[in-house]
Amino acid sequence: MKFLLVPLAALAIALPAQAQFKSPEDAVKYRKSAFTLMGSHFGRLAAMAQGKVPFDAKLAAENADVLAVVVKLPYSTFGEETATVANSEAKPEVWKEMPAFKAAAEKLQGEVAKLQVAAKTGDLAQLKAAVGQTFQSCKACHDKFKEK
Ligand code: ASC
Repeated sequence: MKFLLVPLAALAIALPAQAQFKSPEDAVKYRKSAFTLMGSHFGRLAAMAQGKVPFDAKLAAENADVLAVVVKLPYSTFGEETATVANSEAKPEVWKEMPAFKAAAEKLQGEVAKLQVAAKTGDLAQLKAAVGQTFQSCKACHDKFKEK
């Protein structure tokens, strides 16, 4: 039995945040939840970057750490079977242009990794710059792949 554990562990590492769902509707619910969390934690960082709330370096670092985890969650859930689920805001372009969609997701994940580093510096200027880059990455993907 033990020999099976090694390949399974390798699979878990190769597919971070790969989750199992009972139905396509459940997969959509899961990814919408993940996007809600992303918006919430990024929103707190954006508010600090824009001076809408006071800059708090510790809070910024905490939010960036959470964001860095949740940004890994939604993108493995866009299987073909979820393309026609009602109340999904994903455009058909997600499936028609899957390589571009994946590239956009990876771009965002890269920006969030940089944002996480910037937030740890405690330097508001660095946070602002990284929030700006991350925002552009969110927006680029929404413009192309998300219903308004
Ligand atoms: C945010 C947020 C988003 C993006 C998006 C960019 O702050 O919650 O979903 O930026 O508005 O277009």
